[in-house]
Amino acid sequence: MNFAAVFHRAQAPYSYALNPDELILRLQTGPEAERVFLHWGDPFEAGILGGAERWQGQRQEITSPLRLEHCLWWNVTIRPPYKRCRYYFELHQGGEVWFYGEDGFCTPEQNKSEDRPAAFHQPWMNPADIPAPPQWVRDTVWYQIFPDRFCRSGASSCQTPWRTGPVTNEERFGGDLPGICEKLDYLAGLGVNGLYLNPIFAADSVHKYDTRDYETVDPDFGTNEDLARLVKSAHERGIWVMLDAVFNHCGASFGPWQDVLQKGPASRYWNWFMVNRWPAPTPDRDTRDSRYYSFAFASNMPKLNTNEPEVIEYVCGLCERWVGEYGVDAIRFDVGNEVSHRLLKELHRRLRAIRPDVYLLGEIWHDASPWLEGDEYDAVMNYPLQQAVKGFFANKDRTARTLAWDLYRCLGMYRRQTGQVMFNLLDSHDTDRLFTRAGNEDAFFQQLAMLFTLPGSPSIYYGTEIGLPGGHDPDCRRCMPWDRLDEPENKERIRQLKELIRLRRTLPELRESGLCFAETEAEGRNVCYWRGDVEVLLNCGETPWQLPGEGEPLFYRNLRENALAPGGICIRRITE
Ligand code: ARE
Repeated sequence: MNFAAVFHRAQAPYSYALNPDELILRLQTGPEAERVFLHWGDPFEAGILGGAERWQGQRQEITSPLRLEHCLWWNVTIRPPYKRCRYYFELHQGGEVWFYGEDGFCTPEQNKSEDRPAAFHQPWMNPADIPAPPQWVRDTVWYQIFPDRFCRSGASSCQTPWRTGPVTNEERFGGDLPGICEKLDYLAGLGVNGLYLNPIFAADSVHKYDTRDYETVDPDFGTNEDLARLVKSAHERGIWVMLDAVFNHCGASFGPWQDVLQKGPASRYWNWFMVNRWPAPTPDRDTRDSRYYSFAFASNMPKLNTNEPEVIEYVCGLCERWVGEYGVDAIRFDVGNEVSHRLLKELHRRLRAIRPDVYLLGEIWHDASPWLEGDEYDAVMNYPLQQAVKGFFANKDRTARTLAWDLYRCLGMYRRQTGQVMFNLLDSHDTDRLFTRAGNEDAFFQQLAMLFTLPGSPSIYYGTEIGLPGGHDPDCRRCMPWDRLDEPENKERIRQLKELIRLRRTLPELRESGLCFAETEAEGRNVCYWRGDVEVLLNCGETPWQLPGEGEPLFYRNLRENALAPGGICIRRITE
């Protein structure tokens, strides 16, 4: 037994309460493990604590959905009758049997003694401690809009010609909130039911991530009344609304920062920021020897001191107004990993008090476990998933099996209830556009098919429905070409995307079930995974793939006589 490859810890995501009744346990082993059993029982029942019948708790075999070159995950859900349990694992390999508990391994013989092994312990499944994200997110398909580039209403004062093609971050094209309102029926027609708006409050730049006034919609985008009207109209169409909150930093024109620039330490706002030496450099210079902290090294984005009680109170008050007065359903937190936990815990408590099902989403590009314990964010933007899918399609040397491992890693990072509301995206205003990255129509739609069939809440970036191209920021922020939607290839793209969205929103398997990858040949690139009895098959290889078994086709591209051509997609319900 390769002991170094065996791992479990009595905490998420290896041991956690899914709800007040069900405890999920996951054991990771090397690929050699053949069978695994779980011994578990109540810590206060005779037989689990000392005494001759010490290990007489229940014994049940547990399963593994995935066998990989170097790893196996064994998952089991148990229902401890008294909300607590102690447990250990029994591993079988090549005729050997080992017991694995909190203090390591022992043989069956050693197991009879008083002191081996120390079992893992879940002391009590307190409901207050169990992350319970808003359930409506599991049914939500998001549409992200960069407001300046989506739709310009007649009320806009902007005269810049609305054009297709590359843009810069400095150009303003006049997209506004009334323009978004005009397109709500279009969005509802696509089937999306969640709207994520990049920042809309007053700021000096076009992207608005350098906030000047957190309480006033930027005049470029309209008025506060326009925001209220947009939220109301979206709700009338069954569309949730998520705003983009920039609390890690503000813009150089933010009143309190201006006060600090003028008065220095004498300013009543001095502690709202993180000034190390005074006087500060001129605010329009990027400097790495910054005398105050900022977002990255952008000195026009001074960092707010989110440890400071006054800042925490200010931020909480803003969000309470957005949620309580405008009826905003969700908030995305920019640079979500640098805002203090103290602020986020207080904000979570206060927002849940006025809107129990508000969705709090962090922008965190890496493992976000510390923020996902149920008292801060409900989920994060799933950039690791985006990277995994991107890596597989971009690198021909990756196999379907490494994709499976990558996706299991991403989707297994957190509790199941968190995974069900992760914000799954393949591109955004911070990445190159999927259509450009994919390089061809088949790979583009294969990745969209994955986006809409993997666990989590999928999001598409505006223009994806017509394959809007673009490189990295700022080129990923081109104007929406409304005059090209009726072109045949765009109508066909919209038709197919609408079908994928319809499947995601109507098949309970895509909302409920877990994920299981098929065994594939070592170097193959034919992808096959299941969500309950919905099967997703992608031919990412070079030769036609004769589909195994039978199924009722739900969605397909390049399917011919039950064979998938390279680049083909088949989503079907397995019939045998
Ligand atoms: C733009 C250009 C810069 C240029 C700058 C000059 O992209 O190259 O130097 O302009 O003004 C906003 C604007 C950007 C702007 C930026 C700075 O949208 O257009 O930059 O402000 O002025 C990390 C952070 C993550 C952050 C990304 C961009 O962790 O939070 O970097 N994303 C948010 C927003 C952005 C926004 C800001 C933050 C600032 O979504 O749109 O930028 O408010 C790895 C790392 C990540 C890193 C990621 C991307 O994965 O792990 O931490 O994200 O790469 O770089």
